[in-house]
Amino acid sequence: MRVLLGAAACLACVGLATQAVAQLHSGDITLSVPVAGGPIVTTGGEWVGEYAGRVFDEGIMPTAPPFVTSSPGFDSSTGTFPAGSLIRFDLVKELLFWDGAMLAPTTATMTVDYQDVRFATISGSDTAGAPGFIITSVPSNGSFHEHLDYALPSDAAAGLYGLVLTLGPGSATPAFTTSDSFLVTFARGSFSGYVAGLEAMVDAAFGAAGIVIDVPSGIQTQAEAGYPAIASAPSVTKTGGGTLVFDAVNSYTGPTTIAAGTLLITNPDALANTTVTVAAGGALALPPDARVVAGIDGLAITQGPSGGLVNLGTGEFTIAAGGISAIDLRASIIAGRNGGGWNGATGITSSRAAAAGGTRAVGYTVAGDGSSRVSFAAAGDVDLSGAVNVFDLVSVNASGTYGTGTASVWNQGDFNYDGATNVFDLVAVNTAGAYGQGNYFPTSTSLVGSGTAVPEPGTAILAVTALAAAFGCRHQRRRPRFVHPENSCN
Ligand SMILES: [Ca+2]
Ligand SMILES: [Ca+2]
Repeated sequence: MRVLLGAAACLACVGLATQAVAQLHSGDITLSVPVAGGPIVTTGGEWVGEYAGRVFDEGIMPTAPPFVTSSPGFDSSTGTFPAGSLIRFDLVKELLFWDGAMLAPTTATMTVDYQDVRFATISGSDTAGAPGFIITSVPSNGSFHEHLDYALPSDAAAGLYGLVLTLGPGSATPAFTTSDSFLVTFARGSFSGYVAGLEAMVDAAFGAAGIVIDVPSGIQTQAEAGYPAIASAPSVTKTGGGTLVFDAVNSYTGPTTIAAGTLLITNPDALANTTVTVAAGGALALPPDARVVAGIDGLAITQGPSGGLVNLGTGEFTIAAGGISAIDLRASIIAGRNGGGWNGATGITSSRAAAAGGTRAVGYTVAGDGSSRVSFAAAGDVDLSGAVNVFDLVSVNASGTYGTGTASVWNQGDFNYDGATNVFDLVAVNTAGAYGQGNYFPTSTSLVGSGTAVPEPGTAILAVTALAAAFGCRHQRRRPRFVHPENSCN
């Protein structure tokens, strides 16, 4: 009965987890014993590279309760096992869960059963796993082809669930031994980050334990926390409400998660090869008083009223191609901007901008290859060079957005994030007072806010006059009937 339920429901779940659905027809988990007396070997699934044949993402839960599926099953050629031998499974890790953004604890318990007569359960807190049971005996042809039913409770959150199992003999036999562990995942409902979730789950299932660095309070450098430099790690997780300072070159490539507290980056290459997830309540920060330009492989900020926070201080993150979308980057900055105070509780902001009384901001650019820069900035600094000058004006003018209402972003002159380039952006440039003043980035350590340039009134007027002239000429060329002789651009 449950088999039919699962199969029928899968017709309706196309599109919810399309990548998993696409693999439905790749079939069951294939079992063999290539070396007589050796371990059962699993093959199949579409996972390639390390752990190939040990990752099966064919499990798809129905769109509505009961959340039960009998896929994937187990199958083997005839003669694989001695007739009458017993096959059992065991669960060797806790129930894994990907919530769409990160591997997260789950309160759900998965039930595994065989024909409603034998049951095992596994929860998110069973870190040592849980015993399974003897499934059944091998029939006379030596082929073991059986399906277990996998069930989640009706209130199970949407996401990807993962079981880590082994399959082995249910009683002593010289014919075969227990398999390596393998991962079976079950997609429940609609969620994002499928591929990242599967990769994280594979790391959690098979990889060495990730590094967890806890700083409960106060501030510690990574050396003080026991990690002078991190060359390799399947994952790095910062926990605790305190601040951890990454001040060394770290070359690990596993993902970084800031689950709580602050991770402060003072070395440009501290995060160069990792994708950082900033969870709700966590913060990724650059110094407020010394400019650090740090490379980062990818950035994911948990959204929400009390989501994750990135504080650029006076620094910049350069994010590799594909590491964040232009839409997410801009939305995160707007959340951090919080109407202009640069004091948002979530998103990307700058404590230095917040302390600068409306004269500083966060700017960003997205290159043609999809890589991006996001930096502490002054309005007008199109290219985030640290100076607002004629080259910036030329870029804004070339964008052709001024006064047209055309959708616009920072490097086209939208410095106040209202999506257009117009007189309000000129006001922002004037307020920043950085035009023609040389480098406004801090060149040495100074206190937050103390280095803010205060424009000379005459300078400010000059700046806005120059801007208005540059932009106004373009505007007027498009509408020649409004050109007054004294304002001619020629
Ligand atoms: Ca510039
Ligand atoms: Ca604007």
